[in-house]
Amino acid sequence: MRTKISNLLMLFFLVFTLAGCGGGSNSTSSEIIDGEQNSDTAEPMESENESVSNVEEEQRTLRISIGVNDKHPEYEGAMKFKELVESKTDDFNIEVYHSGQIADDRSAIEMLQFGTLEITIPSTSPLVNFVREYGVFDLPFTISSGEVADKVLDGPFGDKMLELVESQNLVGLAWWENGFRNLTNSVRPVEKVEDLKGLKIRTMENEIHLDAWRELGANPTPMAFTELFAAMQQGTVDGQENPYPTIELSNFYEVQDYLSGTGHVYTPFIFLFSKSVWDELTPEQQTIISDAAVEAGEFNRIRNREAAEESLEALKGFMTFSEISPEEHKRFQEKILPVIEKHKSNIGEDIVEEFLTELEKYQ
Ligand code: KDG
Repeated sequence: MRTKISNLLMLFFLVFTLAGCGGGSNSTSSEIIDGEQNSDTAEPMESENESVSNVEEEQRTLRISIGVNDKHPEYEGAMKFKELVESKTDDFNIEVYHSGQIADDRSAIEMLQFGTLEITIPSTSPLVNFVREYGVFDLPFTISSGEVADKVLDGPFGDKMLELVESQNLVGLAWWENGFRNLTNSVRPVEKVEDLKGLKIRTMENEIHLDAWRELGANPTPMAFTELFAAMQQGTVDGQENPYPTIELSNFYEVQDYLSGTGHVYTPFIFLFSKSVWDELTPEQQTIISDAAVEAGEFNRIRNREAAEESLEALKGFMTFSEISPEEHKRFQEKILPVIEKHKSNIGEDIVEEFLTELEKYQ
């Protein structure tokens, strides 16, 4: 049995040895030693911290605001953008704020105009309140597929539309995808136009959407996305319309029973940058950011289309799904023709003509 004396001797021996190796508390210092830094080379540590803090000091934080949550393909795209930019330069620290933490779409656009927020990626529909030509994307039943959307948005028409936002102190950098919108509600299955009668439907803050649902017999109300779930939960509205990924990944099936495959309009997301912040960046920095916005946009579109299929299958398990027949789709289209005619002049006859001509090339 080891005696106290021997223990004491042992203890004394141990302390002495450790001290000999350059200080007990430096147990981590073993790392320092292992690492390139040991006590007599403390300098690098300090300068390393200095260099790290210098980088952080010089780094500019770019905040991205989106309305959907961190399960959505738009959030995945935003994280891809962060990864791409931060892999190419130390100049920026990208922070992603989902679920409207900073602001809803419309307020976020206004913050970009004042330079109090750097980036937002909203649906194009709220942007119509700032650039009326964007109403072309709200004309129902125009774009027939994601592939056609790509051709139109990645072509000269898409470039022209991106340039148009500069008049509003915004920089349009890329097209991402929200997708084809479908109706949900908590009152009854909707399989034909007449089933819409009197349904209180939430729409985005957009006159064309309001007029279209009114023309179809529903009772639409405009509302920010951030208020939508609570409004459905409290019965303030009976229903809403969004792409399948948003419906599933925002858990709308918890407060909605019926899903109809209306596919009534394709909504792009637009990657917007604050012009006042943009003008402070170097051309090299601008190139890194715009290239990353385009590349992350391509990633987002692919992910969004995969998610649209996965989400529809999942939603069929939670909700009563109604397919809309081609004949009924035709009736929907005919019913809202007056709305398209009415808004052609608001949007601008020329740009509407250009858009429809561009579509005809591909569908
Ligand atoms: O992040 C985008 C959302 O804020 C919003 O655009 C989603 O489509 C949408 C809606 O219905 O408001």
